[in-house]
Amino acid sequence: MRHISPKDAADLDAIETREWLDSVDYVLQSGGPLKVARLLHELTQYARQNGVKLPFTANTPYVNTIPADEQALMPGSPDVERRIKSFVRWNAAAMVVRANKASEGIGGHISTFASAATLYEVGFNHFFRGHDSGDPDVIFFQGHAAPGIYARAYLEGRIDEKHLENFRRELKAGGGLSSYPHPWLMPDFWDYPSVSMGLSPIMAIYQARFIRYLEDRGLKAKSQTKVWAFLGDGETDEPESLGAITLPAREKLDNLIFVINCNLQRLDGPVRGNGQIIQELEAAFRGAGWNVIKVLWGREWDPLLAKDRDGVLVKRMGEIVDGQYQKYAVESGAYLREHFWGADPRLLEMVKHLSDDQLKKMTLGGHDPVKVYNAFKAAMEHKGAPTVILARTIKGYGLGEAGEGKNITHQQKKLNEDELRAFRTRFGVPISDADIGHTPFYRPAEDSIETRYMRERRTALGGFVPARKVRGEVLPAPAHEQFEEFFKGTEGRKASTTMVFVRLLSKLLRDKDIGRFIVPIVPDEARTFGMEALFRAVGIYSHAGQVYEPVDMDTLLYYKEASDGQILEEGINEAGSMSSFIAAGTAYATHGVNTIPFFIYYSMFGFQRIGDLIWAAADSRTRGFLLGGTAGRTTLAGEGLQHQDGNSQLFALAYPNCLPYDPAYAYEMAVIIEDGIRRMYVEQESVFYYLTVMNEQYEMPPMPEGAREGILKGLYRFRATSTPKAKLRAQLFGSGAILPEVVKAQAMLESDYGVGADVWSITSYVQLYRDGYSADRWNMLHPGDTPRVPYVTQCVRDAPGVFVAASDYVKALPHAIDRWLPRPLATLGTDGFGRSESRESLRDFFEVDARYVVIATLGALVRAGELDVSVVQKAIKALGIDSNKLDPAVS
Ligand SMILES: Cc1ncc(C[n+]2csc(CCOP(=O)(O)OP(=O)(O)O)c2C)c(N)n1
Ligand SMILES: [Mg+2]
Repeated sequence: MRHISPKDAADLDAIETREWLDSVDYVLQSGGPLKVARLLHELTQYARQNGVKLPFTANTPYVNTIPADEQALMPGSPDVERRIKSFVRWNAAAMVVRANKASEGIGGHISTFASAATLYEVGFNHFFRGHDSGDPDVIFFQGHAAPGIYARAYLEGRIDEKHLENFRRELKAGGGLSSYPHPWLMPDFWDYPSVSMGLSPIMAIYQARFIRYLEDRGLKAKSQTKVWAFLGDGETDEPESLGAITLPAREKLDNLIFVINCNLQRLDGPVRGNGQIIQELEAAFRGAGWNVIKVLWGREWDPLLAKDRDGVLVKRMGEIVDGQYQKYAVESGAYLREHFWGADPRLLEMVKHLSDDQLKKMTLGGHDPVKVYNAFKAAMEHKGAPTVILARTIKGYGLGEAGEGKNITHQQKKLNEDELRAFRTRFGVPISDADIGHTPFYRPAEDSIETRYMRERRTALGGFVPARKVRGEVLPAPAHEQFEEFFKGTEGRKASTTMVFVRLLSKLLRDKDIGRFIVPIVPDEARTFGMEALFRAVGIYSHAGQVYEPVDMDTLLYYKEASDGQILEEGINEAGSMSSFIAAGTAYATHGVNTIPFFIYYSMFGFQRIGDLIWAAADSRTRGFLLGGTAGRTTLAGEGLQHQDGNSQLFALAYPNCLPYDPAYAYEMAVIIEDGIRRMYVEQESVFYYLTVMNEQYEMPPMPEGAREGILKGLYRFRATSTPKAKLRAQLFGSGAILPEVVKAQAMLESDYGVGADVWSITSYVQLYRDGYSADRWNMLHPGDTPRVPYVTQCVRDAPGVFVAASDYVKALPHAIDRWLPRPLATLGTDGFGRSESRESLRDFFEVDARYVVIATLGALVRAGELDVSVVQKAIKALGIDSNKLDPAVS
């Protein structure tokens, strides 16, 4: 046998490969790409059947997904658009530089927008639809790109120089601009907050799905609306960013477009120095079923790729890691020739006609409007799946020595005169050398080509964006009769507040005026809360309907999925549910529909787990009801340390427009929900409610006369003592599930210890706290005027005796109000980790049952000098309390 040298073998290999490639070329030309794809598919199938192991890859080569010869021509005027973009760039950088000259340390970001300018400008000139289109897009802007969005609004004439001047100086006279997108601070401008990274992708996903929900349920006409989410590549490391990407593919949400600005850098350095973030994201999104469009190379690369018959260039492009690409971004053309192109003589040959300067100037895809336009166009037209555009850019593009591609660039906010001059020259902004020192803003004249062009484009696309507009019509209040049964009490029957809530929700769902606007949201806990009857009654939303026969079809309460189903059953996913809550609770502005979300979840997985999303909801002016189910540290028997929530009422205190309540009885719940609907949907206040609901069952009493106002304000006297003349007196505060314990203690104190105790139901310590501080503040600022008296003081200042509070939450909660009481407050609460135990044992462990209320009251009377210590010593014994038991707060 003739020996074949390795060189001959390699040559043969190359010939063989060439033959295959030629065949592909032939089929491509004669039959088109689809035929090639079919052939390749059959070939791989055949190879697999014959034992060939093909490695799995979800990746495509490191080139643009849309080849040059499939590109559409870009409409409009590229020159005018380039000039507009340059002016936006300049003003965006200038406002940050000026803010930091005027006030050291005020911050701001130049390099995020510098890298993303083309992505946004193509959107503004060709795609983003405004309100007048009737189908406005919902756009999540990358938070750190805000200066660029303001700069464009300035050029459009929507905001003036003073605003730019006062970027990050919101408290200046004449108004400033918030650092990042915040609808709370700029309610006519921003729709959604995005600067807590990772939240806008998940909010965008659920927004896109909610649009389908509204359409499928007939609450919104079928629309062209797209949801755009502009993200950073570093941002995708947040688990929330990618954590929900299977949903939009599963639900075929082709109304959703992610644009990931892949500048390969985050704050500290490269996102994947030793790897390739774009390929990693491509695999993740393709694997999840998305349409992925890579926009990696600008048009200067097209002729070279066309020459790349052997694939050496594509191979070279694909083998460079991001850290190295970043190095190329800061290096000279000569360096590129030597290090990138020099890897193979064929590559050097390919670029020998280009000067070093030309090599340096070859742009990336994300900076090339034609490439970006084509990607956006393809995304708009894609059917049956969401699209992600992975656009490669350079961080700090255009900053040159001041930061382009450098690791420090994220925080660059000061440019010296030379750097400003270079930036100005590079983008051709008409500012003279003499003026450059004070970094003037630049706006072309009203009748300039650029201004007219911008306005014309925006008019054609339905007006300016971003622009938040409240469009929802005011809802009628539900009939008061809906709530009446809850005011009567259960007359001996026991119920939990969760059961009461579910009953109330069921009634509201049937309300002829508001029923269809209600959006029940539940993360796989409907059975836990006894809501399964609703499955059948109103259906679980599923765009696909129900294509299987449910296993429990023959039962009354079967698991009914329907395309017009009303319940959003989100699976084990509080973050996704919260994102749905935000979409539904802001639909009054975003879609002009006053949907009323009720999101019920295991309370411990709310403020504690997804507190940042709740904060985003608050910022977004979301309206609706959060229901913390199975709340309270001792109310939930058995579940233990993880599930028993003694925290959330305290956490909720810090969310300014959240109204937290801890109702104990059915009528309290009914009063709060009825008034909440009135405030949010009739009066259109931008607040939302948090109600804890419990699963302990007890008899619900009828509503005491005149309690309504107090229930809403946070406190009312539930039951006065029957022995008001008693020498020993006490005021007992109870709330939520612990209120019945306090009522028991009232009886024990009266009958066994001669103490006349009044019981107050505290429905909201937080509301009392806010009212108290509001009065204090007013008094501080108005000395000498008649002081305002906090509501809690008005209620209890003349109440005799000692003050004792017991709740199922940490002790800090009742203590939030003690400064407005006439005497010190003795507090019982549930600081510490929970235990798996019975309710009774837990209340003993945490010292919040009736017996502890009794000894806390007696102890307070001892401290007040009204009772001998021996009485409480005896009581401790008589009530079977172990004085040396573990301290639950620390054990
Ligand atoms: C949850 C969260 N963590 C941290 C930050 C602080 N932060 C702001 S921007 C940034 C880097 C952003 O990098 P990338 O997402 O790649 O965006 P780029 O600016 O590169 O476009 C960081 C860490 C934040 N805003 N939110
Ligand atoms: Mg980045």
